[in-house]
Amino acid sequence: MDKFSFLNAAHAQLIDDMYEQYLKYPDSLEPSWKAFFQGFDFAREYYGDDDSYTDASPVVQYAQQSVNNGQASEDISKEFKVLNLIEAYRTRGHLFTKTNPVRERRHFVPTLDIENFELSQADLSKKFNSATTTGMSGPATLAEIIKHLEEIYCDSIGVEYMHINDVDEKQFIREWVSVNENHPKLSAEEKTEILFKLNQAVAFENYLHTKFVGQKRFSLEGGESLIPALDQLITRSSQLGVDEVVLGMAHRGRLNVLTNIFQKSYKEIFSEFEGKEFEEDVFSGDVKYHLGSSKTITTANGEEVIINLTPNPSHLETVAALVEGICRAKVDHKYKDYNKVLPIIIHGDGAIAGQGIVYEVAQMMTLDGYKTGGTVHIVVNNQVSFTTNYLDARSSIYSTDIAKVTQSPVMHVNADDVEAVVHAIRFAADFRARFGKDVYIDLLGYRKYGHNEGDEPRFTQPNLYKSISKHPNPREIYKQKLIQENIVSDEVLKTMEQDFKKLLDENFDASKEITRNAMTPFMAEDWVDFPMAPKGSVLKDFDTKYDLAKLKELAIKISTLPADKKFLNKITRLFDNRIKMVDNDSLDWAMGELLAYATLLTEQFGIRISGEDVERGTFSHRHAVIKTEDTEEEYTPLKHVSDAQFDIFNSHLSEYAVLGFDYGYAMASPNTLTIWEAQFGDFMNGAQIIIDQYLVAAEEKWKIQDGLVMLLPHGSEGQGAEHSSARMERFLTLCANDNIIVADITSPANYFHLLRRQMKFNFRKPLVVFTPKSLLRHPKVVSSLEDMANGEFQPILDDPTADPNKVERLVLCTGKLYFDLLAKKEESGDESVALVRLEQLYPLNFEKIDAIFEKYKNRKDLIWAQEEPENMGAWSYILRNFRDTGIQVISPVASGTPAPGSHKMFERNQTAIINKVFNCDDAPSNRPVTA
Ligand SMILES: Cc1ncc(C[n+]2csc(CCOP(=O)(O)OP(=O)(O)O)c2C)c(N)n1
Ligand SMILES: [Mg+2]
Repeated sequence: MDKFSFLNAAHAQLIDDMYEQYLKYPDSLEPSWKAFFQGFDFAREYYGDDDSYTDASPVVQYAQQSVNNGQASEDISKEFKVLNLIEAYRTRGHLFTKTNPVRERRHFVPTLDIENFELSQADLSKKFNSATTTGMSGPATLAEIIKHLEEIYCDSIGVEYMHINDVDEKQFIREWVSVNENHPKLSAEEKTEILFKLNQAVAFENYLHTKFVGQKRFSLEGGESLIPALDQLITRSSQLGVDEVVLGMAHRGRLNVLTNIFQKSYKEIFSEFEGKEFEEDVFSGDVKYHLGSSKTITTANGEEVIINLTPNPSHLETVAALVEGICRAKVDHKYKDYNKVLPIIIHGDGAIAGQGIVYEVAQMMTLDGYKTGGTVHIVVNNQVSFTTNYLDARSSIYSTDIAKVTQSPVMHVNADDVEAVVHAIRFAADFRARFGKDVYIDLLGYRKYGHNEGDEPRFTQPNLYKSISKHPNPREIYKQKLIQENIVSDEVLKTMEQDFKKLLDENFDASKEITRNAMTPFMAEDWVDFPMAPKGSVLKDFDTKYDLAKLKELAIKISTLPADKKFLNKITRLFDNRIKMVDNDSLDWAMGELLAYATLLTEQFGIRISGEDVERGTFSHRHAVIKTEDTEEEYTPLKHVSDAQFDIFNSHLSEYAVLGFDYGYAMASPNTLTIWEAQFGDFMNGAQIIIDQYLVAAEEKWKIQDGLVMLLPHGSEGQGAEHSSARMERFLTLCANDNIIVADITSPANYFHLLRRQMKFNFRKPLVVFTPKSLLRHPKVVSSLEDMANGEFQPILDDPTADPNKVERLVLCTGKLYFDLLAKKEESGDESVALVRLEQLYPLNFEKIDAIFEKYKNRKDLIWAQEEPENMGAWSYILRNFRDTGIQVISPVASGTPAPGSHKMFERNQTAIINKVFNCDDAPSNRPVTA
């Protein structure tokens, strides 16, 4: 072990500083230190510097040696012990705070008792220079030092920051908490304002409790100081330059936040308790504690701030990913500055500790494609998760231990001490503004009632609830404090409470007049140009054409490498080949896609593509970002076609959070084509919650539009059970009321038009595309520039060669199987079969489908053919939509896995399906086949 290992940075700094002081003013030091430095000077003169051990300064090395050899005076040895004690307060002080309002804290050892640092009671009155390292102005007695440290580290705020490696951040925090011993200095006006907000929070809950007895409201009681905290966070942040706030939170206290922060009128909330229908019948709406809101408010210091509360499903922590995406979109497209937009996420103690997406979102903090300049996390820590005690809810000491992943500071604060809460929240705003990193506030309170107000908490926590029932609410506690301080009089307080009660009463009466509840708009201002689409809008024609000559120019431009950079030969060949495709007017899938982006960029739409390995593309087809051979300098051709923003980011290995992020991004940027691509389609199941709760449901629940595109590689190619299916059946089950568009595309031109149409719509809908793997390089999967320039999106592709008079069997299919069937048709010359592809599976264009049925009216059979097992793929959906047509299926038999594990078996299955379609086997019926 390094001989100097006990010397930490604080020790070394102190010694260096004191030596400097000694050199200037030798008599200003304690005699023992003066003698010590004299000894050092003497030794140095005779023996020279000994720098053989560490890079510590000579005086620090000398100090260490003296202590090691037992040569240092007792006073100086003690000085080091005091330094160790100070260090212990910084690292472990948060374990010994008074932060729990309703119960004893767990007992942690070793404690900060001085005996554990080889100091004794007799030392309490001795003076130590180490005091100066804690922000004290000069040497102080050990008793004074401890009192000072207790105030900073062990009062109502526990400061957890020594896990941070960055020296500047640590120093910033140390200095910040040293000011006024980490206690707020508030003016009488500020105090009154805090009490006012606290009164609103407490009185509002009380009112609901008496007026809507037993109704679910997920009361904030026990954590009401969240309201002054949020108020202060917004005010402080606006002073630091924030223009817009995006907040994500779950059920607890949401009604309180909606009214007392978002200024939703009390009467609206009261009316929602009556469970009335929503104004517009087309929206099914949602429960009141999930609704979002956007508002421009004026803070106490007169600054305007836009605040947004993101609509939230029941699934805890999901909204965090969206909040980050929304903020990032606002930075990218509105503010161009991370300091202008503040993400705030409010967590429950159970959810933050238990939900995996918390980690996935935390990991975004510094990633190029996902960072937002730091998030303020507030945990409304009521020490219980539904009925589960905190000891069963996590293995970590704190629910906030995720903070350590991003080296973020945490302030644990007693929610009963509202001034401390305000102080901690100001720290959060300052730290975030200074370092652009996440910061956590652990608001330690309690939950007055059960999980909801109908629940009996004594079933599960009888003891705790005994003490909670006797506990005064935070307003009472603060009121008493301010009365004692002569800040407010009883009189003023009474008026404040009565006025507010009167306001609530008036609103209560007014709420009776409301017949139907309004849907609170969320970010409506960003969406003024996009009225909600009436049903059937997707089936209308949208012009996705593009000038042919310009398209060709663009195709060459994005396929030409800069002459002054050297790329791998393989890349050069690949790009040469793209030029050849243009020359031969035969463009592949990648070109169709890249040209859709290029054309949209020239029309001033932004593009954002994100997902695992999207820059190159999992199947090495895209190469949207290429690197020079020697320096790995990046070149992104699409960044050079216009000044519109083109972004493509490889994401971290997360689906749930990244899909949520991109969904949020699209929600806040209607003029940016936002795309999330799954590595293989099946991995979207890790993000199923985003799909179920937002993608397919947000328009109905919250009147929210979102144009996110999901690209999901799909298709059985003999690669085993995984990676073959993007679970088409699930998406098709979720389709209703034009909520999403589902497509399975087989031609580059159709893909080109599909992507362009997404931005040409005068509304926004999520688009789910099943994309190819082997078809990326299939010789028949090519299109001409003409098809792109002057074509249009084809929801259904008719058989190009079939003669309706000869067709006996009309086969509908989708995706890759078409090309397998086509090969058989060409090989066999069978003209009795027509192969028709459904390219848009939802919404189905029945007008066009009926025309096809009419065209092949001589048919004897109508078949749906699919390579997915009978219980998967589109079959159930097709059956539901074509139930009157007598349609039959040809598919593999039902199975628990989407595809067989063995390539041989896959081939046998595929051949069996194909033979069945062409009646080339002996099986008697059109039942699903097993090979
Ligand atoms: C993903 C998910 N799992 C389970 C639930 C059911 N649930 C709702 S609230 C709750 C407890 C939440 O505890 P905590 O995060 O501490 O918040 P609190 O209600 O205590 O404020 C649970 C388990 C849910 N809503 N979402
Ligand atoms: Mg809780």
